[in-house]
Amino acid sequence: MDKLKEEFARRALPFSAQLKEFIKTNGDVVIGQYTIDQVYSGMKGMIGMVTETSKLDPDEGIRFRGYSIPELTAKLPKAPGGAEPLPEGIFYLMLMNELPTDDDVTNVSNQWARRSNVPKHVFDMLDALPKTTHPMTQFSAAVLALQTESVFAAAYRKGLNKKDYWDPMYEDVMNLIARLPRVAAYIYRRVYKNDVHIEPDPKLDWAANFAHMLGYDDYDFKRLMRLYLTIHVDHEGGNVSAHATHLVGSALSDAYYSFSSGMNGLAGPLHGLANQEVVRWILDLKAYYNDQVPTKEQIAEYVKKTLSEGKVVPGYGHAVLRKTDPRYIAQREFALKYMPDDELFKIVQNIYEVVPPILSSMGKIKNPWPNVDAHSGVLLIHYGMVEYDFYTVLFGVSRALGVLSSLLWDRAVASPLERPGSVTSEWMFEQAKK
Ligand code: CMX
Repeated sequence: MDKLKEEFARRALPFSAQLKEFIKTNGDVVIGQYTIDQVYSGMKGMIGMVTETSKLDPDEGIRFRGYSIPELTAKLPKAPGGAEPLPEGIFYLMLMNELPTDDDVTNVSNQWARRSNVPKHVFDMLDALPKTTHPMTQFSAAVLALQTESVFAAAYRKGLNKKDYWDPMYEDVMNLIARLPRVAAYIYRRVYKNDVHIEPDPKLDWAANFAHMLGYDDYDFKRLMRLYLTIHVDHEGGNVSAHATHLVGSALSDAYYSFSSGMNGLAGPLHGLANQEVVRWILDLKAYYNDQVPTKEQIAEYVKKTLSEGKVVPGYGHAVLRKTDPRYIAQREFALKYMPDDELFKIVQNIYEVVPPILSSMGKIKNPWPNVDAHSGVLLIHYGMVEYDFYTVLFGVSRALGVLSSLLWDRAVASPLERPGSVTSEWMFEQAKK
């Protein structure tokens, strides 16, 4: 058994027993009540699931196993000479509930490099799709095509004891994460770089190798990828990509089926696709003012035009957060450090000043502040990655680390089939009368 797997089993299996006992003793303790409004508004604020890897505070933002993004930036291992955390470290933290050492992170890196081989039929399947197929469709389809490799599905077919589910799930989770950068880079180079592909460099860390396969060997882009792939990993369990992965996994669908479902959710414009929509919106804004840098007054006018057309301002608002997203701030700090004079960054800063008061004045929006997607595109454009339809794939590669470590925990603690009750509106009308 590899060291990481051993360490995981040492933590997860006793916790599973502890949890079983906890539920047996405390199962009838009431933890909340909910309203008709909550049922009709997407179950927001209703506690209905347990996710161990991260927790979102509306005012403070995300904490991974108790640590905020600034704390993790300081505490997680870095590449030599780098200031940005390595995504391997946050994966280890989410999996083990413990900060990793440099050796732990190297071990994860080596495991992923060793497991990263992608079978030829996945590339053949991608090659059969029109190049105009949206990169997220290609990404999700490629993950499904990889399902032929599922260790869990094969073991289940042979006959698998419930208490051993976690073991082949560990293999699937590690193999899938290891393969994603190769798949994503293939899609990028296929669609945008004339099918000229770049072989992986197993000596590089996971994020740097991904940057390399995408065709970006500038060290600052590697820094950006390490930060990007760290901050997008997880946002507790109820967001669409995490919830979809968890829900599908609850039917004992393997990691490939589950993660592909999560990616179909991430591809929605109210969720991860917002990162491409932000850039499209900013470029349209510029084009509207004859490709000049728009003034704050012009930005305000364009925001009002967007709203008057019944559209959302992409990158602003959030279902849970009620302050500026700390992931936005982490990217802003990166920009201030490495690209303070970038023209698009300046526009993003002006948008940050202009948009919140206008959204607040609508009187209905619960959070007028920017989310993670409001900033990521301009950083990528700065280093030459201008193909914004691809951006959500980058988000997806990162999101795999959170939702798949959660899925592994689901199998380790014998998380059951998810099957919430549903009612008709007629039933609701009756309840309201009572
Ligand atoms: N621009 C315009 N209107 C907005 C808005 C925005 N950015 N954000 C919310 N609103 C509107 C809603 O559409 C809703 O209008 P109606 O009552 O007419 O339907 C009203 O304000 C209340 O919405 P809310 O309760 O504040 O927000 P929700 O929890 O319903 O939705 C979210 C959250 C993120 C979908 C929404 O803020 C939005 O559409 N933002 C723009 C898209 C975006 O950036 N998504 C990325 C989120 C982060 C991620 O998952 O990656």
